[in-house]
Amino acid sequence: MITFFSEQHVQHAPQHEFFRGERVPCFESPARARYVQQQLVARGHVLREPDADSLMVLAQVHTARYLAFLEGAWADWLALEPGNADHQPFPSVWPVRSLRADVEPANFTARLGLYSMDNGSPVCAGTWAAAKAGADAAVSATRLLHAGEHAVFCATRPPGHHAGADFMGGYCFLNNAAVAAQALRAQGCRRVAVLDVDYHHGNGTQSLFYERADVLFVSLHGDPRTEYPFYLGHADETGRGAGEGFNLNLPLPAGSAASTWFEALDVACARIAWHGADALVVSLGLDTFAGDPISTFALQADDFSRLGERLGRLGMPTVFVLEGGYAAAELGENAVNVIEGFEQAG
Ligand code: SP5
Ligand code: ZN
Repeated sequence: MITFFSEQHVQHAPQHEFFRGERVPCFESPARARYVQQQLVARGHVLREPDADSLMVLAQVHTARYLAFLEGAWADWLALEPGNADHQPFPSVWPVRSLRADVEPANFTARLGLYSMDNGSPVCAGTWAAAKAGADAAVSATRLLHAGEHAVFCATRPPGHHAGADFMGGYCFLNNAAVAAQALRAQGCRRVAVLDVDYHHGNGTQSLFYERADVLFVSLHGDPRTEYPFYLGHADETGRGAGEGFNLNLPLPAGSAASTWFEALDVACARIAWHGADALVVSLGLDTFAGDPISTFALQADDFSRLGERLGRLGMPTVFVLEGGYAAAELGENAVNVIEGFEQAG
């Protein structure tokens, strides 16, 4: 399968995230993409550099002030104090209920909090460059679909599905899956479906399309009562206004067996087939793997082939976008199993 991959991903390499009040190494690391790249090459897949500029589509997905903040964040951080080059900024204050989010403060850390849903999405010098290359890959993939390619894989990081119109979160900065869906609509697809199989609910993608009937969002994920992102992803979230009925959440209890997960996948696929979409975007998180260090589902390597086969049987033009998956050494095998399972079904 043609795959978009950019070396720019290595520029996003923050040092730490927080866990139980302590700084720990980032789970979302450059090694992840390296393992995926190696496995793609070893198994004969073609890697291409992204060749589209996503700026126009990004402006339809994210707010202008969020994009401006993200692009300039590192320069603003350094402007505070040159010594900041060796330090990671972290938000420390957020505009929760009763506080104002409409006025952008001048203070850097206050702006970082305004544009963040958590303190778990560290920004570093190359975050914008890496994230932008991922969005460019998403748009590049949709162009190939428009030109008749059946399926394309974006082997990109950082991931995107927790990022909303005006916030980062959950290691995500630009919502690549939403960028792909929006680009497909602009290219003439009347209906698009987004299937999110990451362990964590894709709160950013859901919120971006919640009031729209043209983009169906379907997600399988750990129940937000106990799992990140906690504040979205419940079964009663079905869409609003024109989007009513075009959002389907299938939360599963933490620790669910693979058989339970595949039953939910069948429900998801049935809903997608009924939508009658012209194209499918898959938010391909691989943190459903039994060996994932931060998740509790139980899929094994060959289950990822089965996932690919099930999606291939939908028979839809498909863009795969890499999301989470933190068992880095197994990430390549699991990702390429999905890709090849899909190809074998087609
Ligand atoms: C894209 C994606 O998969 N983002 C996930 C973000 C999860 N952020 C919260 C991480 C919490 C880590 N908890 C570790 C529990 C170990 N038992
Ligand atoms: Zn995840």
